[in-house]
Amino acid sequence: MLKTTTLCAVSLLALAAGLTQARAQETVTVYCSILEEQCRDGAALFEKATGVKVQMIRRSTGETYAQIKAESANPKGDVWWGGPGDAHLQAAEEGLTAEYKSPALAGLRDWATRHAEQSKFRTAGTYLGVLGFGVSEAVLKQRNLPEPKCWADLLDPKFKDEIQIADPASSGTAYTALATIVQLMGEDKGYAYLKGLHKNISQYTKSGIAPIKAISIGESAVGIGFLHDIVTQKLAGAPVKAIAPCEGTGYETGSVSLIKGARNEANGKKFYDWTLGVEAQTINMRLKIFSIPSNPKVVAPPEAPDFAAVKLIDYDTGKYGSSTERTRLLRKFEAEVKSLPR
Ligand code: S7P
Repeated sequence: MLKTTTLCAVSLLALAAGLTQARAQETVTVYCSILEEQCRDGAALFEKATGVKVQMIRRSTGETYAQIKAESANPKGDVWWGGPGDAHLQAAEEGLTAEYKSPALAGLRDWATRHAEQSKFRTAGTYLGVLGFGVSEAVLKQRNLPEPKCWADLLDPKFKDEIQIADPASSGTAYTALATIVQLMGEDKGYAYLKGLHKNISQYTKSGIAPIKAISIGESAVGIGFLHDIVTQKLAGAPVKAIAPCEGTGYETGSVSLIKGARNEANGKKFYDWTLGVEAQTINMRLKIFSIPSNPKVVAPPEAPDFAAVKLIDYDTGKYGSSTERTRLLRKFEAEVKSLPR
């Protein structure tokens, strides 16, 4: 009798272990640094296409990098989807992400495969986005403010408390802005500019999209962010205008990386491949988020911002995505800019 009970208990335990394993094989944990709505659509579509259950966690780019680093001894995420490439490159250099040569790489635009090569195949490019700023036309009119056209215009004391930008430590968008200013003006003049700009900042938000949402609801006159995100708000009816600064500007290489030591590595790779394909990259077109897709089979419509007309710098992701440089610039920003009184 005792023997039979023990045998039953053992079989039940084995069955439970088997079920747990089977379930573990059918999930993937995605750290998502694009916008909430893109992450949500991505999870639903991937689940439908593969049957793999997605656990999606949305956090800003710098925050996700910090989380992956903090969890490196016991990784909890499988894939990191989206967000500007600098932090992905830093994670790659620090061995936080795994080498993976996705079969989908061969079909991508050159800049996306170059990005993968640069990281020794620890990340890949999924989209390009051009940095700039947006204005609320309603707020400018209401407060009788001139329309800024250049980075330099944002230093005008008339814009005191009228500008929002995210914190570059948490946000990939704001780090793109920091690195852009340093590349455009040189480090000394760049930090002097950021100190001047600081006087006009009403708040440093956690996420890069927050300043754009703020201008679209008339909460701020100017928001620094990606041009395509401003166009999305405009197409949704907000009285905003996207401005490509006259001096020139930088851009992001939106990225995807496989987390080293991923618990669900096979499903992580499946998700990674999927992000480089047509279904995943069409999500943006449906949501009218017109960054430039890395898959050439996905074509942006005519309402998309005309990036060819923008004066772009030759953004040095190798340098600004290196561990020493990104860490140094962020510390310097915290110590010499953000801590200043306004
Ligand atoms: O795809 C839209 C987009 O804006 O989402 C990403 C996101 O804003 C980055 O967030 P944080 O700045 O909060 O890190 C961008 O990479 C992308 O252009």
